[in-house]
Amino acid sequence: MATPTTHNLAVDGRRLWDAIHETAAFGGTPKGGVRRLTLSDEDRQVRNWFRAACEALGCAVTVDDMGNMFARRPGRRDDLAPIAFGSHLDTQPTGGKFDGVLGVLAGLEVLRTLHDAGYETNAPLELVNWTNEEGSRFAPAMLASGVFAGAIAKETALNQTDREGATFGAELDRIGYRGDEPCGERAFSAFFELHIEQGPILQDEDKMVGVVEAVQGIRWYEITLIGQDAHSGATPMRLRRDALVGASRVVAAVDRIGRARPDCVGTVGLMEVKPNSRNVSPGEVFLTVDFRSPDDAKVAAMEADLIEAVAEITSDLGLDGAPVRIWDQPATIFDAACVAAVEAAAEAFGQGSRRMVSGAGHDAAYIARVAPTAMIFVPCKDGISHNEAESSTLEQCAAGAQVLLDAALRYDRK
Ligand code: HGY
Ligand code: MN
Ligand code: MN
Ligand code: MN
Repeated sequence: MATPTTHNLAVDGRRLWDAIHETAAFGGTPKGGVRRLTLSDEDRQVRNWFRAACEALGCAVTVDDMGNMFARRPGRRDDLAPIAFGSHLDTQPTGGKFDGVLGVLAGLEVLRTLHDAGYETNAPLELVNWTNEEGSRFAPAMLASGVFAGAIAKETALNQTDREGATFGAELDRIGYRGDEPCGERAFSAFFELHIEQGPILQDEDKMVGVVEAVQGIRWYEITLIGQDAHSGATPMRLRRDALVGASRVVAAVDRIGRARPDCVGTVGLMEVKPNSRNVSPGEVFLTVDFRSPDDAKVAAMEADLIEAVAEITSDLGLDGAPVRIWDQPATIFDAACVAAVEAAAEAFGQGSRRMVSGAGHDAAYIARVAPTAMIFVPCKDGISHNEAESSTLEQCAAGAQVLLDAALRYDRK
């Protein structure tokens, strides 16, 4: 039986719901989704909104040189490393209103609830917005939390370019969010991330809270297949070196490899065909591969299968090209004491919970390298995410914020 909460604080679900819908306007799409790519003008708008909302509570907001934002609420023992919580405000190109945003705005709701009650914590609190969690515009994902955790070199990150050739550092300057503080020079006593599950398990089992104890491993690859541009009418099939035919076989191979072992997934999400003309057999295709599994050995086995499959395809079709691995985030196991605080808070909340592994990647997976960390999931409708139809409910968002509040306060008393 969970220890009941020792505070009588309750978050304001309606205020959280209104904040989610107010910020969804920054990059809102006609279909009800959000397009707020990292370091875009829309990202600048939501960052400015977030800074003002935190400063209105008396929080000091600082920005590091990767654009990560930290809103600090003092505690009785300001000498202690803060208990931190947060997530990300950037979205996929056709993202939803909740992925990442819920974790940041629920953290804001926690600060608002404590502020209204004049509740003083023992340790300071810090609410975090991590830059470029999605990795859609600048690869890889979780770029700035990866630099913070020492897993990605800052110069490498700052020099990453998007598909239009803009660099991360230049875009950070353009929106005015390259701070002075060197990224990674800040310590946390713990970090909690609330996030929608982005899968169907909690809804299927009619449980309100996911107690996340691990995040599956991820590897990303880029493949550029080179053949020869050729006339679609005058070039006999036997003389072609068609990079798109090759790419289509790679897509089928990635799907086969993703299905070949249990608890694995494989995805080709991005493809660019050159010259992309109706009557040219394409001579060049760029594509990406995303492999994931809770078992790192299976991710490595999928990589070996991919290398072999691409070699066969290029040899058969007379193409050049091979997979280049651009990202490797091993599976992450969260801190037992943080997971226990989440589980106790979920049980005290009393609407069902279950331990689970995250299918999606999260900033928490990197922060777990430098601080005790755990995650909280709440359901999203039919598990749909990275989709403009992504949705959740006021009740589910409020539940997540309440469990986040309680887990942080339990950890504060630890
Ligand atoms: O890729 C991911 O899992 C995260 O949503 N960026
Ligand atoms: Mn996310
Ligand atoms: Mn996402
Ligand atoms: Mn995430």
